[in-house]
Amino acid sequence: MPTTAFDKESIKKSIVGKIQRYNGRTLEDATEQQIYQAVASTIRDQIMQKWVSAREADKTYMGKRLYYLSVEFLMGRSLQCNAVNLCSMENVREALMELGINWRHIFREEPEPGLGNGGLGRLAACFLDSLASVELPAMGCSIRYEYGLFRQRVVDGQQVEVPDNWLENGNVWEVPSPDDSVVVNFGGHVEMVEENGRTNYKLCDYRSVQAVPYDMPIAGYDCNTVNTLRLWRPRSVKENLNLGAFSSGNYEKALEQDLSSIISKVLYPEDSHYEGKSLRLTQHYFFTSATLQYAVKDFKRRFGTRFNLMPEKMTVHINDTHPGLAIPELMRILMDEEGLGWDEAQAIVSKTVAYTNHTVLSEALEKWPEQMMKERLPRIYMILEEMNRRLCARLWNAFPGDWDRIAKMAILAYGQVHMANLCVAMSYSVNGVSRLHGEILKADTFNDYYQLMPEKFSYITNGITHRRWLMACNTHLRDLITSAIGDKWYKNPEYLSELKPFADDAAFRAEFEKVKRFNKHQFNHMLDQRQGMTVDEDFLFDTQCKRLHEYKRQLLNALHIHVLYNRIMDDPNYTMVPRVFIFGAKASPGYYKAKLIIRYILALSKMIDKSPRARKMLRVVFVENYDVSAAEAIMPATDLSEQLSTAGKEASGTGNMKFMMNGALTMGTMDGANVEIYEQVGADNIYIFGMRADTVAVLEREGGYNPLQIFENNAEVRRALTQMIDGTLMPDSPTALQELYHDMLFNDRYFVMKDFGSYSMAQRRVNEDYLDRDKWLRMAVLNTASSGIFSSDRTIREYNEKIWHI
Ligand code: 26W
Repeated sequence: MPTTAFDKESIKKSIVGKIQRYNGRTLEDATEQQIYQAVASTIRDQIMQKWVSAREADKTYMGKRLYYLSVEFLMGRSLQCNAVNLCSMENVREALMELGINWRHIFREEPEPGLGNGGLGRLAACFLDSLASVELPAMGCSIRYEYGLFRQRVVDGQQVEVPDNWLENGNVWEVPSPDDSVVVNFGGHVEMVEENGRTNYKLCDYRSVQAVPYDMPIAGYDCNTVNTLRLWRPRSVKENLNLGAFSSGNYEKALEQDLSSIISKVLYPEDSHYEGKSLRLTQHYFFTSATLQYAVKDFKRRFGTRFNLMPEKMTVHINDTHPGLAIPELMRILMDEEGLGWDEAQAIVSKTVAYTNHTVLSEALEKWPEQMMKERLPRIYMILEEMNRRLCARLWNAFPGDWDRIAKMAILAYGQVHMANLCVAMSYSVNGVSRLHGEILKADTFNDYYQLMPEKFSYITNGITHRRWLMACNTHLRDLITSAIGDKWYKNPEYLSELKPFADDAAFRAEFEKVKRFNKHQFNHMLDQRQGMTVDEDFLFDTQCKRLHEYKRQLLNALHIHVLYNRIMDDPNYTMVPRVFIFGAKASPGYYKAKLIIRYILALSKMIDKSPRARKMLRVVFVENYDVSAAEAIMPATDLSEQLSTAGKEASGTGNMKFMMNGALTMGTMDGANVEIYEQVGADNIYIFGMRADTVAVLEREGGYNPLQIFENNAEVRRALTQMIDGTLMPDSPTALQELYHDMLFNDRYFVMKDFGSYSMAQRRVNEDYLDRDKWLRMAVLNTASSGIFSSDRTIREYNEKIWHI
């Protein structure tokens, strides 16, 4: 244990003292929020000690630094994970216990910073934890959104969005660093000026916004590294305020110009669907420019103007294309501010920026109208134009006369800026997030580029931090594992494999089952707290939790539940292992079909609850406002993890890994990281169903298939679909799901009907296996034991070996 771990007595003293000093109260009179603040700032004090020394050491550090740019960091609560990483969790728990306080209640007071939508944002958060824990010098960079992702409520069987004011009670973990503020410019026009025989480009009539960093410490596990998550906050630059309008009393006009007040208002709730909104472009440039200005400043502090050293001394990693303007922005800084020529600047930039792709869905690939780019960021647009001109000349040499291909690969084409092309062409590394995804990038999405520059392409399978997703959220399983194999897996999660022999140990399996039971009980606490209901802890917990998207096929799960319901209702002798189907999913507010699927799930839940007989075997629970905190209660309680994406569409998935690590079996397609989970656990310990990615690709090329045939041949499916629209399911609004019905029959883009039979068969096997307790628990233990490779520590080490070389 590191020497800085606070002992129990000093933790107690600190908490009581802080409540007295900050709130003028005794512990007995303090609210839970006040106690939370006191506990959190006690842990923060401990981190600060390390942060100071880490920053001190940084000053003389001459090695490479990583800047990880992401428009989302879905951090979840910090208190428990910080306490775990400082090896203080046990002391905090005991200290609170001796003060007569339940730590779980206090930790729940922390608002969750929901600064992300889903997988991409959560991955960034896991990466920060692992970067610090494997002791790599890295800074995460993003935007300090005032409102995180919307909070989801269910009203009248439908999703309703409510703003998430996460900063209401302040944020214990953030520290402003005004000294590192920079200015970011928007709009205006570019003037060319000849100076000393060189053409210089000057931006005129622009609007400025100041970017002020708010830093959050990221403490590594059981080590002295403390990295930083830097969230940029916009502030108005004084000259910006229209003083004339202001003093003549026209306040609205005076404020009209104030970009700064809106830039960081909200996180866009789109996930896997792109819209060319100008405010989004402004957000992306705001934090990207601020980060690069800071990075160059820091580089110059360390190495002066020896810019040719840059690729050796820093990597700018862009989490998808959203921070892709890092490329022209670094060009701009090097040329316009530092006086480098184009060739020199481009040589540096193209060895400094690395890019990860997170989706192959065409509707999610970022494209900006050229006109918008020109108006908002005129100098950046100019640089893109020149970059495009040179790129196209090069492409012409490689593919002479092949205009179609060149247009497909260009940065600017058909009036749009193609961010993925920019990132692929100009980064030194392009990686996918699972093996299958990496192959699809090479064979399909970026095949033209792959032919030209194959050496750039790689894949690195995603991972999750086993500290949050096992050690912190499933303390009973953690302790059980440790009692069997010791605690060396805390630092080296690959040692989890030593658990494999225990799958054959009946006593261990019995303990494993007890832990699952306990976690189901904890889940019920959470559910009761959040929505005033509980479920039967004897049921099999079958979970699908992830953003709602057609390609993830929550609809397949729902349709299957619908069929099960009919089997129960039609046959008085029908029995099955009692199951609760748990869903958690936010739909993007403008994604109409996703919202319809939520309505379908909620309607099924209601219909089933009305039948006393069905309820004995079947429940559907929709966990409202699925977020990181909900996931921390859901993953440990789950028996079966639903990973149903149409093969080829899910880049990796990371929820699949969290479930597996917590001893759930996977029901999944051969997609994303499911393929690698299958390889780790072996065919006997996973339920694989459905078409493979290559078959899907063939069907897509042929223009689909005919779902009507399935409708005609499968009576169970036909009956369920018919009930969807004939008032059986939704007596009050029988036509509400019309479009879902129609799509399934005439436009089944994600092959729900096509895979239904295979899915339904695999579910039958689950039913049989779950009854054989020894068999099931053996499989469950093997899943946990095989999950070590999915720790993001392994992922980060791989990034460092293959891409960053820090
Ligand atoms: C511009 C709108 C937009 C916003 C976010 C388009 C696309 C995105 C993300 C790339 C979507 C996303 O979160 N992708 C997920 O990334 C995870 C981490 O790599 C993968 O595990 C998931 O499979 C992938 O869907």
